Amino acid sequence: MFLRKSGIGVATAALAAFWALPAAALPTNYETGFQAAASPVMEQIEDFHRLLVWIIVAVCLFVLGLLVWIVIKYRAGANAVPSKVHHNTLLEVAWTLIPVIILVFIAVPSFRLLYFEAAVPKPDVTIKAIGKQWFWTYEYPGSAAGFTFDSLGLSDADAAKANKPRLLGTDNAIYVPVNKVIAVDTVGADVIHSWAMPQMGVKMDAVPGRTNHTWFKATQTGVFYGQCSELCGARHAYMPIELHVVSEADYAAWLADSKKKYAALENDATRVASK
Ligand SMILES: [Cu+2]
Repeated sequence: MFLRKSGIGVATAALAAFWALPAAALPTNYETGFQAAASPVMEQIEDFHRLLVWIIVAVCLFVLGLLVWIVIKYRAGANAVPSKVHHNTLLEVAWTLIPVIILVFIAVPSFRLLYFEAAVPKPDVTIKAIGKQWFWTYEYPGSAAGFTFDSLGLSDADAAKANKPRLLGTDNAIYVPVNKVIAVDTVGADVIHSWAMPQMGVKMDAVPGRTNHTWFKATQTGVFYGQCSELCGARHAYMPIELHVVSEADYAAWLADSKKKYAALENDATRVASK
């Protein structure tokens, strides 16, 4: 009885967490839903997800209802002599057509979303994210004078010192302006990595020898975190992404500072190699 009760309790809590719209910009313990959307793509992913959940709930309840009805009505005790009826054209057409209609109903918004994600609008800022074992290198070729820098995950001690979340904070964060289209070109320098930023609805493989394109438009300022999302070797879990979304003015200031700060790396071999 205790077990059953606690099971229901956990399920209720999970359901509550699932429907609640989290406001935090960080994953929280025991979170089961998405992190709060911060880009139009992620908002649409959430909407599509919600639509699918309702369809799944309806299908599950319908099938469960049928099962319960058959188990009770046609049990041996109440139905000693089973009927030998087979084939029912109307029923067979219906149980083929209805699932097809449901799938078409799902396919339309699914493809619309796929195209919305895939077609990169005219970018205001273009970033190149180069996945390496095991950190990210960024190029800001969109600025007048481009610069390159490495972004490494922090050790637990350094993260605590910098007041950054464990396994998510980096030594050099990337900065982008708010409400601007940011194009991200991803490429792998050694093996396949994946540049993923959940709250922006972005997950794009970084493949050696080819450049993939994705985009996001952050609708609010703040600090957002992502991780490499393609198993890329021993320290795959230690190459996080730290993204600061700031105002236009703050972005201009960061850009000016960074140009000086990372100037020494301008002729870095990695930059030449990635061209
Ligand atoms: Cu990786």
